[in-house]
Amino acid sequence: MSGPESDEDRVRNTTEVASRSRRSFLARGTALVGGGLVAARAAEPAAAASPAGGPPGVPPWMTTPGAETGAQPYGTPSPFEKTVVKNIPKTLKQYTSASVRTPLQELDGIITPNGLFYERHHGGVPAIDPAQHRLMIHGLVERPLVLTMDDVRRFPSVSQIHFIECSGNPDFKAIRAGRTASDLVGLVSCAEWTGVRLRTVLEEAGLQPGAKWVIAEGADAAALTRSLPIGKCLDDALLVYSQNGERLRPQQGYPLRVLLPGYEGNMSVKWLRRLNVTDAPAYSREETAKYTDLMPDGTARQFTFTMEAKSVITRPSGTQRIGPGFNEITGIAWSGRGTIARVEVSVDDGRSWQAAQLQAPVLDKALTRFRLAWTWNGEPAVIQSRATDETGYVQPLFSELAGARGLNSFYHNNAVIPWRIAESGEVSNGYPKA
Ligand SMILES: Nc1nc2c(c(=O)[nH]1)N[C@H]1C(S)=C(S)[C@@H](COP(=O)(O)O)O[C@H]1N2
Ligand SMILES: [Mo]
Repeated sequence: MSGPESDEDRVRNTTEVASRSRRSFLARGTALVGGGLVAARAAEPAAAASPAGGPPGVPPWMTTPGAETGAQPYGTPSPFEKTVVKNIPKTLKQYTSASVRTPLQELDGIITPNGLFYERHHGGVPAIDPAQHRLMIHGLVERPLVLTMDDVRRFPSVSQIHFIECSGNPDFKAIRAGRTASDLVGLVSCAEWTGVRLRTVLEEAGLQPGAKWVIAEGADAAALTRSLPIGKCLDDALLVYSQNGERLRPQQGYPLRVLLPGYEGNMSVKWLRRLNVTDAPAYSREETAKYTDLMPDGTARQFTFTMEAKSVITRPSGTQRIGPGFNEITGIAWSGRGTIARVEVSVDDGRSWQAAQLQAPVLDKALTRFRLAWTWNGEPAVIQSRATDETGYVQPLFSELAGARGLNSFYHNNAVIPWRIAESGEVSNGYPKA
């Protein structure tokens, strides 16, 4: 046959080439039977698994019109997703150290939905009427100010994507107890924040010479107070009123919070009511009794602001179950010092490491999604990830971290998190049981 190929031929040829070159992601791969390798069997998911209404049949929800448009003035997830909720401990101590975690292992991408953002409160969640709320700026300033929320929203605005992470995520002792990725590191979330640069507001008030610290106070029953170094305040600190496009959730500090990108979450004071510009830190409870790190020699590190580079594999992760064959390994990485430069994944208990693919966008002080294609051969394995940030800092193994910091510390544990995969495919916390 001569002449140009018909369109039909071209389609057929392309399809043939594609099916020859593409390996099957759904095949269960090679099964080990009696020690011998059995050839891969192609999966037959469609026909066998299709319920009565599945294609090519017609499901009940196609035979009658669906729910009315606008029936839900504020949308909620599908009722079939009702297990995807915040991770709330059974013994939650309200008003002392209450925290609930983001279900990291259930989420994709880098943005935490507002309803699943982690919560950490020292005195409950205040119900603040924005019309009654005021922000006072005083101390070492030329023009003390008391701003309404309308005033705050008149300043030039910016939107930026950043993570917030509690510095006790997890504390040094909790690493062996956690079962899921959320149990271990669910006190980190990431959102697109909108607000005004703290610098813009401080310049409106006019800083006096000698201004070195800004003491931020929350309008909650804890009156949570933190000293913010002036350098950070004039750099990338924000006063935010929106989270992923809508106003802050009450749990995140409605109507106004500070956001110090990359610094320990405790400094991002919620329900912000006061900024007192001073020449010295306040040495508040959160800077003395709490949020310091006891070192092996008995001294304590204080003002340990930056959250160092960290990563965790969220799938497969603790309490999930995988089957042999193709499995995508995916997770999140982040650094308080800037962007993530590299994430390496080991699937052989740390003997070798390979570069994971970073999903764009890779943003400054934001979660970064990573992925690695993996074929599990069905043998027990330990998988883990290790992040390197733009400064060259490499996420340590727990043994390395403990070597440098001892075991008395509570905060700032950014160690590598291993997941153990049993022969059954069950995934569990890979830290040795101690
Ligand atoms: N006013 C006030 N701000 C606060 C807190 C608080 O209890 N009160 N908790 C802090 C702590 S310890 C953390 S980790 C973050 C948690 O922010 P999130 O609840 O929005 O995740 O807020 C910080 N800001
Ligand atoms: Mo925190």
